[in-house]
Amino acid sequence: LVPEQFFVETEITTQPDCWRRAASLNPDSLPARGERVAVVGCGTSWFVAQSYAALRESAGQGETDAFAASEFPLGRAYDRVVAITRSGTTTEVLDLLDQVRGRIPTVAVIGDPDTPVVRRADQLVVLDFADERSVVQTRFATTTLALLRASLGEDLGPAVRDAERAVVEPLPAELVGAEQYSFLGRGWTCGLAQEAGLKMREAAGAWTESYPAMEYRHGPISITGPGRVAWMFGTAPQGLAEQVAATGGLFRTSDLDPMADLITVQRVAVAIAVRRGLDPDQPRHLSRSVIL
Ligand code: F1P
Repeated sequence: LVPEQFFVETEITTQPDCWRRAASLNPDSLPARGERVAVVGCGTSWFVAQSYAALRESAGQGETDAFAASEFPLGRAYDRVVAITRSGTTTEVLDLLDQVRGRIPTVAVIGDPDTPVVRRADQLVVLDFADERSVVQTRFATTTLALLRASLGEDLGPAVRDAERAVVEPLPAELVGAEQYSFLGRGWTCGLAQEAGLKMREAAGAWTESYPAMEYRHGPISITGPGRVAWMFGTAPQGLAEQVAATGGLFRTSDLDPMADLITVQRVAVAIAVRRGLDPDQPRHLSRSVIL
């Protein structure tokens, strides 16, 4: 066995255990059915917010909007704000919690219980077992989403089993060697597609874009072709695979739970980073704590 060299490698492979643990937590501080909810975060945490918002709304649990913390519409009435932040230090999230204090009840999902967010949120869900050493988020993001999926009544068992496969399955060479990646989603997997693109940009310095799958047909498909990958999370719209294949581009879909398929992207990003001589734990110009 080759010993793991980077923090992110261990953080990737421990995801199945973290998801199982998160799914068993069932905290009562998460939104109740019928509440009008805003979910906020920055970077990765914003993309997790997008996935949760789509899932909660389609589960019939209530109107749910996701915002980058910097873009929250302060004039709107919500029953609760859910803030996601691994570091607990992100300026936009802290500012927002200050701005809504006393007006909208807040709950923060956090990785590190010893950070400024603790004093600013009304309630906390601490996922310290999923916190990370790498600047690049992998397991904190997916564990947060596992927690949130379980809170909507979903059985995470099948996703955990798929994750166990995704952490060990050999990576197809054509996925690691591509020159460009477009990640596509529908509904809750749009957030996963955004997160996949960010992972490749952060860890591997790779050229990526992300779109709702149906939007990809409205222009972005023009850049596909040999050596380029269109990577679909979840079920592909009718005919899209054939349309991409006709250009010589690679259309990737998987039978895995889409969140498990995100693990494959994380692993591809690390593999590309290593191939390029980059440190996947430490992207250029980025730190674990983005403070303005
Ligand atoms: C948000 C974030 C991450 C990014 C990097 C820096 O962090 O922008 O999305 O990958 O780790 O911080 P947080 O608010 O969840 O700590």
